[in-house]
Amino acid sequence: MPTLSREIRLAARPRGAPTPSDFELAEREIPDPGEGELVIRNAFVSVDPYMRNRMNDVKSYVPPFAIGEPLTGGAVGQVVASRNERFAEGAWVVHDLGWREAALSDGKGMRAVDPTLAPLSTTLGVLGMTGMTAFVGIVDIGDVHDGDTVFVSGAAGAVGSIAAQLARLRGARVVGSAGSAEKLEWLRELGVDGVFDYRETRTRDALRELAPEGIDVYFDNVGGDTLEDALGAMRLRGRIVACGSISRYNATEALPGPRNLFLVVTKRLRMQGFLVFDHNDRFPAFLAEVAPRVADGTLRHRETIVDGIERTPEAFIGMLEGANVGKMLVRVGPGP
Ligand code: NAP
Ligand code: FER
Repeated sequence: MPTLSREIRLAARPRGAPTPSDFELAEREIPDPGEGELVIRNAFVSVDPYMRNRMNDVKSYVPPFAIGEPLTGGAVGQVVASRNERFAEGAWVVHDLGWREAALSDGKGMRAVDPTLAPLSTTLGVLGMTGMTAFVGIVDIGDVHDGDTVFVSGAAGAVGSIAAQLARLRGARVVGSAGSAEKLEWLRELGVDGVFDYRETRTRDALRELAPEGIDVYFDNVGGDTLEDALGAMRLRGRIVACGSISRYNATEALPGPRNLFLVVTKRLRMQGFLVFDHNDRFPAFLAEVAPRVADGTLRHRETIVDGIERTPEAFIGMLEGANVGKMLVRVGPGP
């Protein structure tokens, strides 16, 4: 029997910060699966910063979202009908047909998950794409080790909170920035050694106080002025892990880069960008290290969960403005 599914479509390309009218809620009939196909009913859909970039009409590694089409993004759900030999009815799968209640798929790019190992939502957060980003950034790109001083911006977010803890677990001293008193309190609970609210204290001044000897690794989630100030605080031969630049995702024009970029030369810095999607070979190592620590509580995580597919735009807009602590998710259907 065909399934009715509500979905969020891109109504208009946002100019600057997205607003609710850039999105529309619509309904679609999902047909029964044909040969090789399956139908998924989603439990959680993810709202991620990179989706803002795909709303612009610029090509990157994937084409931009199309106006009038449902948005794609990370999601986890259950196979409710299947004519696909890899995924049987009842299986739980992580896939990229998010921002809708149900979807028809040919099974490509899907990954089965065991919902008895950890709460289902973690497959989109600490044990999914964002946790993996933190792992690759800290371990492979940043090469963080004992004795390093590490600065993480966006430290109370999905990636940042895990990056900060992974750095500490590797013996680093960690300074983290975030945008509210509640977030700073949580970071202190996580054991982050120095915290500051970037809305109240300029990063340059905070780093002078919290890392007077300078920083060895900067895990950059934010870009902009924060990057410029971090460059100024880098120690000789430090590493900058260029993970994201969220302070610029709503920009309507090209913005100047750090004015002190020449410090990369004089301090012999290494600045390396990365995209988590290029590092799938590291997923088993990531899970082997992080999953037991999530299970035994030595690595903590939080989720901010909004209910209802119709509230996905609100969750996304909120995430860009800092409404989330940890990973922002939308619950759109029943779990296991
Ligand atoms: P998140 O940190 O959970 O949520 C975004 C956070 O950004 C907000 O909660 C807000 O927290 C902060 N923020 C918004 N505007 C800001 C500004 N102007 N200055 C400073 N902070 C600002 O999101 P996430 O999924 O973990 O992503 C974090 C970063 O990692 C993003 O840059 C994202 O693009 C990047 N990322 C990269 C990859 C990759 O493969 N390279 C993969 C995933 C994510 P505050 O309250 O602290 O402002
Ligand atoms: C992100 C920001 C940007 C991200 C991916 C990108 C997976 C990729 C952008 C591009 O290729 O243009 O947070 O996360």
